[in-house]
Amino acid sequence: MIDEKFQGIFPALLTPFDQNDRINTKVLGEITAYNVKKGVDGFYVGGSTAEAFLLTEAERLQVLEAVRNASGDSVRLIAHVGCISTAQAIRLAKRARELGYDAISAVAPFYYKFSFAEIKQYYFDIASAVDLPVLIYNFPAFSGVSLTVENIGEFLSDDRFMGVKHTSSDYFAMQQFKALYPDKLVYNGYDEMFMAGLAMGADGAIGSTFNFMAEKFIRIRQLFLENKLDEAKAVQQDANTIIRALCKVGVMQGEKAVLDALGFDMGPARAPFAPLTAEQKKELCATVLPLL
Ligand code: MN9
Repeated sequence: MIDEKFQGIFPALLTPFDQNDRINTKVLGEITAYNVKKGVDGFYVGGSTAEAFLLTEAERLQVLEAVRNASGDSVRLIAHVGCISTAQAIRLAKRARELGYDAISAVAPFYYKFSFAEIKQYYFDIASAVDLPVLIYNFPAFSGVSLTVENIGEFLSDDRFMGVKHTSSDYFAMQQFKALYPDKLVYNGYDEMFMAGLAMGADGAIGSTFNFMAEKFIRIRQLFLENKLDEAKAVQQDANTIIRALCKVGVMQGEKAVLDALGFDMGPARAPFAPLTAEQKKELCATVLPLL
């Protein structure tokens, strides 16, 4: 049986930084509470959008703690613990368990060209180390690790793995996950293709743009489930006009600038990401704000 409590819309939370480049846990708590109020189903914490690979291990823990403290008990929390080191991923996973997270997720170990046997061992080592369901994070464009449907099937056929977050435009693969493993969860990863994901069987979505426009994706899903496809398409269209503007300046930097304009002091993304210019922010907000 599919675990219904994990279905729906999950913002992949951003990490705000203060003027001294420290994590701003206060603002992180604020964007968490803001999204709980909008009716999101849960959060994906400490992933790519959170700049996980630009944070120290202590900072990644700080992020997990801050969101846990601010989220309350009505939403599901998925902790991203992926690292290129198995031992480090296990340390984060154990801490997520202690903090009361509902599930863990991990990107495949990257940079070194690990064999599939090694990648498989990494996932099973993490899954065996903590008593929490594991969500595979499939993001070939960023990780450089391409896993086949058969590879991912080796995880989905095991009870410890709850599903896959599929950040890829291979919607044939997404449909195959659902067809072969109907009891497992499939999350859409590219927000701009959410409707395509729903059509191919996604149970929900994890996305970075949900930090500030979760309501659009809650709406798209609701309209899709009511079979009001034209209306759903219109909302996806607005979201995509926004995403196009974000892509032009850098997605995370752009999302932070939008949240700044909405009153959340996000700070810039961490170097080597470059800060946006005043001109870029102005142009971005001129496109985005009227569509919110
Ligand atoms: O998790 C996100 N990926 C990253 C998924 O940010 C790296 C997406 O939400 C994209 O940011 C978004 C824009 O391309 O779809």
